Amino acid sequence: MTELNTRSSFAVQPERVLGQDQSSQHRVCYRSNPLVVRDSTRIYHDKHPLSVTQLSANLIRVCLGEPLIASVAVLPATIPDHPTDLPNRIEWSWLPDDQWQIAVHRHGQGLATSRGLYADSADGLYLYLALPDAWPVYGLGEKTGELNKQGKKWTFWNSDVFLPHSDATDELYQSIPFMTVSTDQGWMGIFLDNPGRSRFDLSLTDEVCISVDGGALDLYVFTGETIGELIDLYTQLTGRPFLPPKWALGYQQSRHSYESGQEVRNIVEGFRRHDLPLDALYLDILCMDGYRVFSLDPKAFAQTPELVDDLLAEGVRVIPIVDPGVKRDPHYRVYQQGMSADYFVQSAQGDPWQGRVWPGESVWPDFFQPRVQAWWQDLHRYYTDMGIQGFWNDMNEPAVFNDRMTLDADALHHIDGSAVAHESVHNAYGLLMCESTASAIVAQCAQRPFVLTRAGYAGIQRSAAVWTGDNRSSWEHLRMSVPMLLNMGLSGVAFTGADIGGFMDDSRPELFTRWMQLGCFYPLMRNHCAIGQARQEPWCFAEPWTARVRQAMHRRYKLLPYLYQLFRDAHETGLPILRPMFWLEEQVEQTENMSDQFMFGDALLIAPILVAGGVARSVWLPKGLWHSLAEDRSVLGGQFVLAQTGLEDIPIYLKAGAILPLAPYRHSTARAQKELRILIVDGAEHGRMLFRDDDGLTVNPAENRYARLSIGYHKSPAQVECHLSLDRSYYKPEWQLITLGVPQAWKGRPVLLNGEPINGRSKVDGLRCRLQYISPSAWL
Ligand code: MIG
Repeated sequence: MTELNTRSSFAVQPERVLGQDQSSQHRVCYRSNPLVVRDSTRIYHDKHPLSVTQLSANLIRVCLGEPLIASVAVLPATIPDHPTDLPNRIEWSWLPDDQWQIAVHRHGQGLATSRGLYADSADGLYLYLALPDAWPVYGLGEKTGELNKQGKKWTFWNSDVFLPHSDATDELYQSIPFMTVSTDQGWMGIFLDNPGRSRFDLSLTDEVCISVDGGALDLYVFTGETIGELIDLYTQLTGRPFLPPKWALGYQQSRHSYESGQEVRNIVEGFRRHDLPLDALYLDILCMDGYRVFSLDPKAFAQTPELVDDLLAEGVRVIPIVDPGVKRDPHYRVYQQGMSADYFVQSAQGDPWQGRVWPGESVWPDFFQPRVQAWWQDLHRYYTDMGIQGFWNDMNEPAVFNDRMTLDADALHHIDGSAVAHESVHNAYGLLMCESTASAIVAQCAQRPFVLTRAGYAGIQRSAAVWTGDNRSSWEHLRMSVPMLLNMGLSGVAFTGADIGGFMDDSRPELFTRWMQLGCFYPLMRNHCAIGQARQEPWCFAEPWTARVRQAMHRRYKLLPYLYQLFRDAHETGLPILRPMFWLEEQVEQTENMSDQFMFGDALLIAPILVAGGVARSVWLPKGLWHSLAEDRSVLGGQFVLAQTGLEDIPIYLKAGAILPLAPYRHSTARAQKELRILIVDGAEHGRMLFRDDDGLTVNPAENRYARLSIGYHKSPAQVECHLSLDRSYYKPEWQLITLGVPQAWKGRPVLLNGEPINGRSKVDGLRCRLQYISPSAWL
C-alpha cells in the first residue's frame, strides 16, 4: 500500500490519474476517496517524504517534502488526461544507491538523471539534474537577458524593481518557475510548484540545480515532441489563458497620472483630433483620495460616473488602478471593515502587519483567505456601479516601502486553518489578488474580465494580462522587451506587453516611434509614462513622427481579427501569440537564441528596428517563401536577408500562402466592424483557415457561441477555386460584407467562389462577398 502525500491531493484530481493497467497499480487514500495511482512510490529520503507519480504518459510529478499549502498554480480538475501510448512517453525509475536518484527516460533513453537529492531542512531542498549546456532553455517567465536562459542562476521572488532592469537583474515582478528544454531528442519541461523563494541554477556545467528555501520541492516533469506540446500540457495543468474582451486588444493609454476628469477628457479628445484609435484609458494613483483604494479624489475626480459614461459612449473604457495596500485610517471604510472582520495579514504577534506604501502607514488584505477574496471582490462595486469594466493591479508583489521591499518574512497568512509565514507563499500573493479582481468583473458586470497585473505566479494567465513593470525610455529596454515577452509566452502567459515609450525617463521621437512600430504587435498595446517625465501621448512628438506612429496604431486595428484569433487559440491550447523564430523550424542553430525578431502568430514575421538611426537590419527568414510587406515581393527563406527600411516602418514579412482575417481601420472596437477582409498572401498553391468570431464580451466562451467562417483556396494554372462557408447560427457577426483580397498575380485567371465565377452579386450565407486584387500593404 502506497500513500500519496496528502497535501498533493489538493492539486491532483483523483479520477484523472486512474491508470489503465490494474495490475501495476497501488491503492492509496485521498481523504475519503479511494485513489488509484499508477506507478506511484513514496519513500523517505532523509527526513523528507519523496513521492513520484506518473500523471499521464508524458507527465510525472516528483515531490520531495510536504507542500505547505494547496497549490495555487495547479488546477484541481485539469491534470492532463493523455493517452498512455504517446511516442514521447516519459518513464522514471529509482536508482537506489546511497543517494536515491530519479532517472527520466523517453523512448527508453535517458533524458535527465538526478545527481542525488539534498534534503537539508536548515538550508532548503536541492535537486541536481543532468542538463547539457548545449541544450537551450526557454521560459522562466519574466526575466531579463536573451531568449536562451542557459548559463545563469535565476531566482523566483516577486520584487518591485525600480532601478533600471539590466542583464544583471534577476528577480522581477513575476515568478514562473517553468522551464522548457530543447533536448537532443525532443522537449522536456520542468515546473517547480512552490510559491516561496526558489531557484533554477543554470550557471553550473552540464546540470541544473533546482532549489527551494522552504516547503516542498514539488516538480512536474513533462516531455513532448514540440515546445507547443509542452505549453499545451503546462497550461492544462495550471490553466489556460483567459479569453479577453475584444476591447482589451485595442490601444490603451496610460500615464502616472492623469490628474483630473477634465484632463482625461482632453486626452480622449486629442486621440480623436489626431485620428488615433483608443479603447482604454488608465487612472493611476493620483485619481484616489489620498491614495485610499476604492476612493476617488473628491475634487479632481468628482464627476467620474459621468466621465465613465461619456467615454464609454465614445468607445473608451476607464481602467482605475487598485493597489493592495490599505491606508490605516480609522475613518476610512475599507480599513474599518477589514479591521473588524480580521481581513489583514498579521504580524508574528498577531496584530495586523503594518508597513508604508503610497497611502502612508498601511495594512494588506490576506488574499489567501477565500472570505477576504470575497470581500475584496465586493469592494469593486464602488467602481463597477459606475460602469467600470477593467482594473489595473499594481504593487501586488506585494511592494512595501521598506528595506525588504515587501512584507516581513514572518508575517502571517491564514490558509486552510493554519498560519503560514509570508516568505513561504510570497509569490502567490499577486495571483490571488488578481483572481479576486477578475471575479468582481465577472460577477458584477457579467462580462469577460480584463485585469492588468504587475505581479504574478504560475497560473496568472487564467485571470490577468501582465505588463513588465518599470522599464525605461531607452533602446536597451526596447530591445529587452522582445525576449522577455517571448519567454513569458513560452511560460503560458500569452497576454503581455511592456510600457510602450518607456516608463521612466523622457522618450524621444525616434525611440518612441520605433517602440510603437514594435508595440502594435505586443499582445497588450499600452503606452505608459512616469510622473514628471516628458509627455508621450502618441501625438506629442509632432510631425512627421505622428504620421508614423499613426500608421502603426492603425495597423493594430486592421490586425484585430487576426489577433483575436490568436487569443482564442491561446485560450484553447495555451499557445503563445508571440513566437520565437525556432517555432517554425527547430534544430536551426541560427534561431536558437534569436532575440531580436519574432513571429506574430504563424503568418507574420516581425523584425523591429531596435537601434537609434537604424535604417537596415539583417532578418532571418525560415525556409520557404516570404512576402516582404514594404517591397511587395516574394523573398526566398532559409537565409538571412538585409532589409532596408526608413523611419516610416519596420521590416515585416508575411508567410507565403497564409490567409489572414483583417478589418478596415476604426478608431475603437466599439465601432461596428462592417467588413471582414480575408487576405490571401501570394506564393502557395492552396491554403485553408477557420475564422471564428463572437461578440467579444460574453463571459462563457465555452458555449461556443461564435460564427464560423471557413476559407480554402486551390490554385491551378487555369483558375483559382475559393471555398467559403459561413455558419451564423450561433452568432450574427457585425460584418455585412466579406472582401477577399487576393494577389495581383492571380489577375487574368478566373476566380471561382464555391464553384461560381465571383462577381458583384456573390454571396456566402446571405452575406455579400467581393473580390479585390491587392498588395498586402494596402490592408496593413
Ligand atoms: O511605486 O502607480 O509600475 O506603472 O505608474 C510606483 C504608480 C507605483 C508602479 C507601476 C507604475 C505606476 C506607479 N507604480
